[in-house]
Amino acid sequence: MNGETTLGRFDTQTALVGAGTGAEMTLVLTVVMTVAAAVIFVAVMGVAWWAWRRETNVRPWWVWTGGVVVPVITLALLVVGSSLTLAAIGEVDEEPAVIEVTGHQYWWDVIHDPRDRSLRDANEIVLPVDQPVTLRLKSEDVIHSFWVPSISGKMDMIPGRTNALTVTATRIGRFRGQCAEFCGLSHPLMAFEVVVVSTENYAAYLDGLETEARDADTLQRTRGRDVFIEAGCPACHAIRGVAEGARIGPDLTRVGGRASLGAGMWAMNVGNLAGWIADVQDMKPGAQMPSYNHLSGPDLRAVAHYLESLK
Ligand code: HEC
Ligand SMILES: [Cu+2]
Repeated sequence: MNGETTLGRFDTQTALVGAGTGAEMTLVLTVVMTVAAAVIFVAVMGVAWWAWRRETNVRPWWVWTGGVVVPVITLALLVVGSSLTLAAIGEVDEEPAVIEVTGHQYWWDVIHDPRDRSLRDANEIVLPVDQPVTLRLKSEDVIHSFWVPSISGKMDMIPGRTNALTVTATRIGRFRGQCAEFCGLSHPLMAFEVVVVSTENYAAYLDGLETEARDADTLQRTRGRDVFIEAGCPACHAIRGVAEGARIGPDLTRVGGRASLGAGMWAMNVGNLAGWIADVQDMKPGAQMPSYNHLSGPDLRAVAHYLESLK
């Protein structure tokens, strides 16, 4: 989904910019712990220097207080602080919306409102700002890990179970996420984007998910749609209104509207689309899609132009 971009694209995968309540609380905790550690380090070094400079031995009182009492109290405070933060993350007042995200080698299937499984998208998760959302995290193959550093901490996606991560995005913008658990050859190429939008734009986005794909409105795009069907792409990909049902690869109904191609990896444009279709194994080694290097040049261009027009 384009528009509403307030931050740059590839500099947004950082835990130092808080854009969700979980990440903000973790950031505060990190700063408190780092400052506390720095103060303790300086104090210990000071005391060590003082003890070293003394002519006579220090009294045991110093050892007991500085070596046992103070560390026990300090560590206890930090443990309480981090436990309270952990407990507070994910606590929400209103009933959260539910989005189901399923990890696949090496892409993300996204279902907005799992009761209506047709509200489907891929490799891009749109979130409403300031509203709690529970992400139901699953996997279809191996263990992946869902991580958007600016929004929240990590959560594993484990085959055969559903993990819940409740997040509240607090800033409109675009934030990068990344699979954080080694999951195969192209694990480092398994990223995605989270787009945080206003409540009105979120409603518009959900409406858009219900509509069919844009019509092929030029000769080339019509040819591209035919190539898509003739080449057998619908065995794995769905385009709503054109070819439905297949779930082995990402839903392509709005593929041209995503900011990136190949799960957060390349800019979305006709050139990259054509390169992907002709030689996906070069752009993403091990991807569960064959390279279509037998397509003629005009057919390849046509299908790339057609997919790019789907917004
Ligand atoms: C055997 C199943 C399969 C077939 C057949 C297949 N694909 Fe794919 N396709 C995939 C998978 C799996 C992915 C996700 C790859 C990844 O990112 O790891 C994918 C990804 C894509 C993407 C990127 C989507 C995105 O969100 O970035 C495009 C575009 C695409 N395929 C187009 C095609 C076209 C066009 C054809 C037919 C010429 C085709 N595919 C045939 C399985 C398939
Ligand atoms: Cu992964």
